[in-house]
Amino acid sequence: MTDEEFYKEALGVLRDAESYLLSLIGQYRDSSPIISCKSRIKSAQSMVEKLERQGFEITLQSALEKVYDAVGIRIICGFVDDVYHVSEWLENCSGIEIIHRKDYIAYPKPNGYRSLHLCLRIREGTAAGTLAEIQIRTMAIDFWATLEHKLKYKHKIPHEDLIRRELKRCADEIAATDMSMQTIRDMLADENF
Ligand code: 0O2
Repeated sequence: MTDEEFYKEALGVLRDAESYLLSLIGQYRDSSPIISCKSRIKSAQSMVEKLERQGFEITLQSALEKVYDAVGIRIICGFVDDVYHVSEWLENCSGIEIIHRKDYIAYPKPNGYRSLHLCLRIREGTAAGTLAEIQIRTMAIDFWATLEHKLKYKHKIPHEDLIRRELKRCADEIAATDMSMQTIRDMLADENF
């Protein structure tokens, strides 16, 4: 099924929501810049799989009302503190209403996944009422998550236990490195140091 067949006339609104959020994020001005920002409309196939996995009806209505990431934005920052600064800024934007904030950096998933997720509803403009998800993470964790995500689409994984253990070890090492990089940056910024 194509995205047009699944989302029908809602596809235009989802695209408006994506543009609205990208332009909102474009207004973020801080001394710690956002390194990159990616966005996507979830493919029809991935949406159907998610609805099935979560036990929802396979309908457009469920896709728009039960799942937050039909519109997904990913913000990549250099340092962990920047992730929290961007999140705080977004949480104070009047054009969006934050419905859930999931902090997988403070509370990582068992596989080692670390990211900050904001599930939200747009309040204004042509996409008002649309749900979306913004993920904010460091560049180092993004590198890890991109590789780890491939496991989800592989049915037969050779040496699966070993691979999952190694990925967990890498996630923990990356988190420790992110912390050290943050500390070094703070020390460099401290004029008394
Ligand atoms: P796609 O489009 O292929 O990326 P949420 O409710 O969204 O805050 P939760 O409960 O983890 O968080 O939801 P879900 O639906 O499991 O995950 C939402 C998205 O977060 C996923 O999208 C991933 O992009 C990312 N994500 C969550 N957990 C992991 C993880 O353990 N590893 C990686 N690599 N990414 C993760 P999808 O559904 O995979 O779709």
